[in-house]
Amino acid sequence: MATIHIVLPRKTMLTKKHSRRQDNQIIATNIDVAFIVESIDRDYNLNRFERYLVLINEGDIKPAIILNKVDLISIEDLNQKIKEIKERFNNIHVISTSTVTEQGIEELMNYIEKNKTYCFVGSSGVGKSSLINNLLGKSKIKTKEISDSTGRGKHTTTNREMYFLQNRGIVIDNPGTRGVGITNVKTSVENIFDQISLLSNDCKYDNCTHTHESNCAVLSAVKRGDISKSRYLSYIKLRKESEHYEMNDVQKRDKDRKFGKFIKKSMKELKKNHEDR
Ligand SMILES: Nc1nc2c(ncn2[C@@H]2O[C@H](COP(=O)(O)OP(=O)(O)OP(=O)(O)O)[C@@H](O)[C@H]2O)c(=O)[nH]1
Ligand SMILES: [Mg+2]
Ligand SMILES: [Zn+2]
Repeated sequence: MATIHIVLPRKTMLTKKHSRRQDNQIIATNIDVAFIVESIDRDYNLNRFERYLVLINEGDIKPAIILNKVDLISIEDLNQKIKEIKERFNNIHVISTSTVTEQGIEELMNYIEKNKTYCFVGSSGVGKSSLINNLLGKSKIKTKEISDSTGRGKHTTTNREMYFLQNRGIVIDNPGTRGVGITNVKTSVENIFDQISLLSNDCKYDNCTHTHESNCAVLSAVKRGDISKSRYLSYIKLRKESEHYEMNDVQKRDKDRKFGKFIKKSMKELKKNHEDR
């Protein structure tokens, strides 16, 4: 599997120039929400969402999902996809949009609160800059036509850029990631999901949950430090979110309690080891 490379700075520095003064005032802002943008046609891929979610979780940023280019599919297909997403990531907000018909743009605008910062991430060509243009109300950012040869958007955004919206929300456009989702078994194992699924071949039990079992290859790897504790925890957290909807209430309560204990214990250890990624 290819790996997603995105940088989500927890703090973004920007300088504001005072007209009458010489010095620049530095403003630091936190990124509050990351919009993971996928275009609904070719780009649509649940596993990719999951990978982004892991990274975003690690950054302590709230994720939301944007399905763009909904003008390209039927309403039935759209509803089916929204259903799939909600089933897999049941507590993540999903907004479907089209910058062509402007469907969902108002909903997106309303989701954005003043003085909060939102960054847009996703593959190249999914329409991140176009969406921001729509929010800005005029074409300010350069976007490109889909290239004929590859059928994919051209890589047009090259620098991270920040924009201030009229409702005083702050949005950040990111260059798109490329090649994400292309299966390449030979690629080095850098992704936590790939890493864990490879390791799990060596777990004693086929249905190992990698949380408490004896002879669990994943837990051993965490212990050895081959997988960092923080990445392991975000994997577990995310997996739990996707499993949650499948359980009944009693199962949920029971699992929540156990899970709460588990996280608490792990966090304690994590602090003790003073380890980072
Ligand atoms: N049909 C359709 N096309 C769209 C939509 N939004 C964007 N596009 C087109 O998709 C192409 C890529 O859009 P961009 O906004 O440049 O994509 P991006 O995500 O910013 O791409 P990078 O900057 O490379 O990361 C352009 O040709 C847009 O016109 C949409 O809602 N529907
Ligand atoms: Mg762009
Ligand atoms: Zn295991």
